[in-house]
Amino acid sequence: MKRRTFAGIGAGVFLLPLAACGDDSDSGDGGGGDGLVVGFAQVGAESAWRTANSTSVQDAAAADDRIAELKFVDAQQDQEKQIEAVRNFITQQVDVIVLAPVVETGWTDVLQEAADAGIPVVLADRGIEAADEDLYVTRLGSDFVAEGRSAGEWAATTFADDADGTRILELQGTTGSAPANDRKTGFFEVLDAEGLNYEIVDSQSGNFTAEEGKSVMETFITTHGLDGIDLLYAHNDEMGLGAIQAIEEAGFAPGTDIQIIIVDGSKAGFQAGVDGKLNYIVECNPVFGEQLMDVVVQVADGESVEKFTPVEEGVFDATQFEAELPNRQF
Ligand code: GZL
Repeated sequence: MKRRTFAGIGAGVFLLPLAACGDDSDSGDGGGGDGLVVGFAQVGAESAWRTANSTSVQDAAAADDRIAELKFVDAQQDQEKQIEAVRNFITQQVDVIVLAPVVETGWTDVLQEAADAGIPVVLADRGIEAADEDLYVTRLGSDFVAEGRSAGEWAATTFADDADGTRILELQGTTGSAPANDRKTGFFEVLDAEGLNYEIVDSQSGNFTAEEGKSVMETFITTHGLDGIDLLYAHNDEMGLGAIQAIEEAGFAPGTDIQIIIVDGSKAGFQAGVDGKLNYIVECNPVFGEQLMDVVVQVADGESVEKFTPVEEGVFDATQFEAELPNRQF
């Protein structure tokens, strides 16, 4: 396996491959020739979105003759496991490291180690804090602030005439993660800009899982009751679906007694929408494996790439759920 040594990790704009070096290592189905060896430190398998994203990336790598091997690690939503995986990729002298950072902070040291080893890092899906921006070449993923704004625009329109004020519960994603931080920022930024009269009755993290989303919603119900709660904003489908179970078990009608917004757009999410149990879906697209392989090859070849490449995403209201359901890929 040939590995390119880079003049250094620039500000994510241009990399100059100095020479092919390193040892050949027959790395699986790419024939051991000139294909790239790529290390991918994935967040985990916490949601349908995540498993669809892993499948998309693994399938794209397997089908791409330019990729000799994808070394895949499921870090079980544990940053220490991700850091260990990146360190192992460095030891194994992979050509490119792909990281889906579970949270935004705590990456400086390990990304500096990758830079010192001359291995470029590509972020897939989530981002990291601006201070470390020079330590990765590019990010391919969603604009999470825009997703939050889309949710906020629907809420501001839906509750514009709510004279006594809109009472909101929020199920946040993983604490410290870019999607949780940014979906919150975008949502409330729009509510404020639109002058909506609202109250955040409670806001807690459900860590992007159905189990934790249901548990937190049960605590919301125990603490506040559901009477007078207008809206649940869930940062992903799994937490929204878990919350729907809790709402039904409390004897209330999700989607009617309480309006619900979810983010991702899974089959299960759209089915709940068709069943009238939620009201708005902001799509977050996990199926970007082929696009990611193109970016990886561009980076390995030292081509200039943009610092951020957003994936295509849409929004869907109740009039669109049934028609869109058959199109969902996860
Ligand atoms: C968003 C992604 C989030 C999804 C969740 O790009 O990082 O993580 O919205 C997943 O479903 O757990």
